[in-house]
Amino acid sequence: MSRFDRYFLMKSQDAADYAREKLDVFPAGARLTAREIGDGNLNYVFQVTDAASGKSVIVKQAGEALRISAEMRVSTDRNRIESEILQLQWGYAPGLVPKIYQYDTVMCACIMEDLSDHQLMRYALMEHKIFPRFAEDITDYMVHTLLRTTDVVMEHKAKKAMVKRFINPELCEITEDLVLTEPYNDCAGRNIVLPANADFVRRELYADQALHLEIAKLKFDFMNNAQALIHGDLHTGSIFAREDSTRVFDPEFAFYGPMGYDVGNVIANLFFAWDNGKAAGAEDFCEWVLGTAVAVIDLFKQKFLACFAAEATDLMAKTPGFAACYLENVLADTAGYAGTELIRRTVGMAQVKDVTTIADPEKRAYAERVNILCAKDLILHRAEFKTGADFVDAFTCAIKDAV
Ligand code: SR1
Ligand code: MG
Repeated sequence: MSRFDRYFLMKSQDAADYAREKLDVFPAGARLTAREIGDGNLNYVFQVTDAASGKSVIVKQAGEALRISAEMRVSTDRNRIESEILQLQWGYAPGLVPKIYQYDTVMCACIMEDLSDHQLMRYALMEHKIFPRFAEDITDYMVHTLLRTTDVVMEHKAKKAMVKRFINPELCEITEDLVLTEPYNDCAGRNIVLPANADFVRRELYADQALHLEIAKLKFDFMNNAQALIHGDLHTGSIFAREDSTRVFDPEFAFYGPMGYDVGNVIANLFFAWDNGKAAGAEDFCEWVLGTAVAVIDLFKQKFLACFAAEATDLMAKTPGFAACYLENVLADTAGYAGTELIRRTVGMAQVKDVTTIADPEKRAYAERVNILCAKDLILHRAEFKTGADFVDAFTCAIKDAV
């Protein structure tokens, strides 16, 4: 019998005992210390350390209520989904995700590699640090985890078994509500809109029926296009970065959905980093951000086509012209979902610190208008976005128009 045979929400000392009991990495009699370092909206994260040996691990546990809101309750199965996906992704994209040592479905907890020699990318970007490897690494991660889980590459019955294994209805519902519904109507009364932009938001988001139609299409594509095993929440708070290394974590929103959702989230979150840099007058950083957004799209395209040519197994998918056509659709989705991420983080319930910490109210209101105008261009004209420069041109037009 162990006290971890029944679920309870762990405190720091419990997490230390848990790591000692479940893992064989600490020396016998080690004095383990633990501290809660969680920063996300959902889970509890403990760093467990043995100062004497210098060894440390991360224990991550899913609580029954969410941290962001005690009223919101989501299945703790999300911890299994996250753990199994990180194990799978270690195979698809080795070295680009944390190593999972073990997980258990009783405590709804996993123990994983401690990446505290990296920095949470959102916070590093808010210090205007640049990451020269980021575009290369994130495109390797996306192409390999996305394309290798599609019907293009996988045997179709095996792919369908994966769709079933990673069905994730409750976390998907959060996205369907917070990303693809509420920002356009405030139907749940939990949008957060700056008073200075209230009229602008009413006109540009709540009253624009042409926009609502495109959002409805994107929402139903999100729910029905079981294209690839997507991360589902690929923002810069789901990435650990070091100058020479990038690790993507936290795929608890993962499910089979449109791969453009992941690529679009990366682009939108680079634009949030620009918002912060611009408000601080960090011009070189802003230039790096926009150059990186261009590189992410262009490298993604190049690696996608190379991987498609090398790894496609479906006979019809190998038809000349199909890869380019498939990629064109992914880029249109990328534009659309970059737009929905820009909007939901600007007016929705779960915002981003890059923007909310801009202290000068005028600069913040300006950044929010830039995000919304760029987002609308991306969504309404998404079939026209073909290159990295196209994405950044939309952002630079919004920079001028939002003044
Ligand atoms: C209720 S959870 C709010 C947001 O946090 C997560 O990271 C997802 O982005 C979700 O939409
Ligand atoms: Mg998260």
